[in-house]
Amino acid sequence: MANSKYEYVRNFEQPDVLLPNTWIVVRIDGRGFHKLTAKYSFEKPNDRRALDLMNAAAAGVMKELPDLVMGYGISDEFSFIFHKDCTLFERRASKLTTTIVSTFTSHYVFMWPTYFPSVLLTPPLPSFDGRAVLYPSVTNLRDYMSWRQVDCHINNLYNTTFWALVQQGGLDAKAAEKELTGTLSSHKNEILFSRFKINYNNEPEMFKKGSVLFRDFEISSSAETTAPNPTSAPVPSDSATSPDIAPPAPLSKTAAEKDRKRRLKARIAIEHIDIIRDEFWDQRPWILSGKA
Ligand code: DGT
Ligand code: MG
Ligand code: MG
Ligand code: MG
Ligand code: MG
Repeated sequence: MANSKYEYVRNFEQPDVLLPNTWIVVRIDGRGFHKLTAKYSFEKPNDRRALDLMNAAAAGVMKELPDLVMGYGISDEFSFIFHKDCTLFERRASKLTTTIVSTFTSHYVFMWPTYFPSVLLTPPLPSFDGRAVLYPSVTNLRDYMSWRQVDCHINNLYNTTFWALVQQGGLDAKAAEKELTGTLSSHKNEILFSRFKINYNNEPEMFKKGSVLFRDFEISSSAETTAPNPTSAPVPSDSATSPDIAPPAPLSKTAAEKDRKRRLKARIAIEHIDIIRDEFWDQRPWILSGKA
């Protein structure tokens, strides 16, 4: 293309390349969902259709972006993890974030009629914001995921108790809020059980734990013996004894392409399980190793 005198304006574009060798988390969040959930009369505090729709949209994102190793969703938000070795879009923050946000939003709107067949979607349509955050170690990354899952638990216990007091206990919102001010988890569990015969432990796992998405390579709990790639590196550790700072040996072009195809073909698992303890990660070493 011929240079024009206008070409110089390109210099106004600022680079936003993310630091190499760091885990990238893109978190998206529904814009004004307080209003949107009221407009469409989502069930309170959890609407299964809405959460299934969020998960379906997130699975669509994971399918289209094989570089993603995991997703985690609660309420109107989803966190997507790119492996620290990811080089997609030269690691440009805005390109990664906006691609995820728009892909997710497209799927959300496209799949709406599947999950809300009798509810016509009208403007203002659902939209999402997004941000990219870097985590330099596996510990930091797992602490991030734990933070979101703890948030899910705290909010869900509060909301479940709040709405029981309102819907079944006949309290108005103000009274319910007052009743719950300063209460510990144990107290909320007690309110649920003694007044409403609700055992919080028996609430749906999706509501209590959120939704964890990952590529399912059908590795059982005996991960070591059935791993598809027995030469795969162990899960990176950032402990003092084994600093995880050496760059990985680059895959050959054909190996990288094979890897990508494998990832593209893999089923996206959607589970509602604990990601705070080691078990989840120990049983699925390919998620953080990046070797699948
Ligand atoms: P934002 O994110 O600053 O644009 O504003 P919001 O209104 O999206 O606020 P946020 O993201 O902090 O809170 C999420 C809202 O969505 C909150 O009002 C609860 C609502 N919400 C999420 N999931 C459900 C659901 O399953 N059922 C109902 N009824 N509401 C839900
Ligand atoms: Mg927000
Ligand atoms: Mg929101
Ligand atoms: Mg939110
Ligand atoms: Mg273009």
